[in-house]
Amino acid sequence: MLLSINNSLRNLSWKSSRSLHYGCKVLVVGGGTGGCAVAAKLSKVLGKDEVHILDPSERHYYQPLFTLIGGGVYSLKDSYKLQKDVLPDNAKWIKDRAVEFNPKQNHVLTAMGHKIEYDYMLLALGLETNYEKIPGLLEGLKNWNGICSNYSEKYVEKTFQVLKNFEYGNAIFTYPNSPVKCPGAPQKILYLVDDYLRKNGIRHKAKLIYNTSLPVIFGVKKYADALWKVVNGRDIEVNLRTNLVEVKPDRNEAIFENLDKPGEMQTLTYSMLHVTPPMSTPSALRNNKELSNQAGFADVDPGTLRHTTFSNVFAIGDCSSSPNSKTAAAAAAQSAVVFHNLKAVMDGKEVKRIYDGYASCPLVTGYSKCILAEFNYNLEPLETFPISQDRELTSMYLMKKYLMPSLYWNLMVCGYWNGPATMRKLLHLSMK
Ligand code: FAD
Ligand code: UQ1
Repeated sequence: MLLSINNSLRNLSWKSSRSLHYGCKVLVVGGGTGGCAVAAKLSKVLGKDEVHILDPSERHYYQPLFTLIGGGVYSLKDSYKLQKDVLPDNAKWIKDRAVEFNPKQNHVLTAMGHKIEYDYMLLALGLETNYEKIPGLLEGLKNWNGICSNYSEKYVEKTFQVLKNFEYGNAIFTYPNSPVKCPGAPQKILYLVDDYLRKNGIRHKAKLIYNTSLPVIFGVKKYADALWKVVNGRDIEVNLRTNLVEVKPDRNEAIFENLDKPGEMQTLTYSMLHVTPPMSTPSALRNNKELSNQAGFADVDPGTLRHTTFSNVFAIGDCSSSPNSKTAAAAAAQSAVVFHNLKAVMDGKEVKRIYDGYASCPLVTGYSKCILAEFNYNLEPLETFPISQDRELTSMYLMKKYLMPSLYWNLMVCGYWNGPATMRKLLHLSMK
């Protein structure tokens, strides 16, 4: 009885002029992949409305589908559900955006002027795309043919339009000079385009170029070796340390800087330009120096995912400083760690769960081929299946195309998918 009165008081919202005042046990900021998964787990054990989720988005996108939308395999409507149908029933959704964090006072201010007080907070704001940082890019995406980007729901469907209209010339694919979500995705679309042009008999009329700011094609040697074989076998030019700095869409020109020789520029003309834009954490987090590190990421312990200064704060997913590859698969593995450690803090127990940096990236290399990269913090392969996964396999493509979306909507956002660690142990045990 007393407990339920307490709960009601805690969640009481009152009006002072137009702004509301909320209070909750756990505030989850960002109801995307990671936030939703942990909110689902927590709200099951904490009960009705003890978890508040702050997120302004009407739609919840399954972003990994964007690669296949760009390739014309799915359409945009296949990639999202309404946020109200995805977030857990037991949690309270505040449809608003965090604009100011005050971790010392345990509260957050929102764009609409509301104040949310919390006992514990999970930062799950993801990464935002900064198309405006490249002069000419936004104008090109909005108004000109030939320029596309799988990284936004606004432009992802344009990719396949550009591809269908391609006749001849340079098809250029970029990787920016910033952290990105799914570091494999900038080159997945390159391979789909290659395959599409071959299937349509016009590959010989195209020059495919992958210009990446990185010094490597992929961060894990085993898969990098496999990808070099793919690009060399398919006549794809790869330029490392080459960063897109400007687009002149009226002249079909893209300007690149050699990052090893700053100031050295090269202008390339294109018939197709697929841009992966620079990315950053959202400004409310990035500009808060109590919560974020120099690079703007929520400053957490890479093992426990608990904030290094504020013991009642955790982070998950793309906005976290944990130095893993930013993928939904990583967020899945992190979700169990965050849940158990947060629960331990609430119960006054020791924080024990440790995240090993697991991330995976299904490197789609064609319309029926995929190399499933899986690895840990040390960039060592951590493969689920008891075969060497550095091969282009149809089974992995089918998993990406059919199994993953269903796993995401039916298990992950409901709090029932913690990544494939258990599956990996069972499969490897059964092979011994
Ligand atoms: P998100 O899911 O992006 O959620 C962030 C949430 O925070 C959003 O709902 C947003 O509205 C909210 N938010 C932002 N700012 C605020 C604010 N100020 N206040 C409140 N809420 C806020 N991963 C894979 O595992 N496999 C793949 O094959 C794969 N392919 C990908 C392909 C593409 C083209 C892209 C774009 C991504 C891909 N990913 C893939 C990556 C994956 O989608 C992300 O890593 C994952 O969604 C990260 O989850 P998150 O919770 O950190 O962020
Ligand atoms: C995964 O767990 C996951 O999160 C839901 C993805 O995002 C869509 C993935 O792409 C992959 C590959 C995994 C890992 C899952 C298995 C079964 C290997």
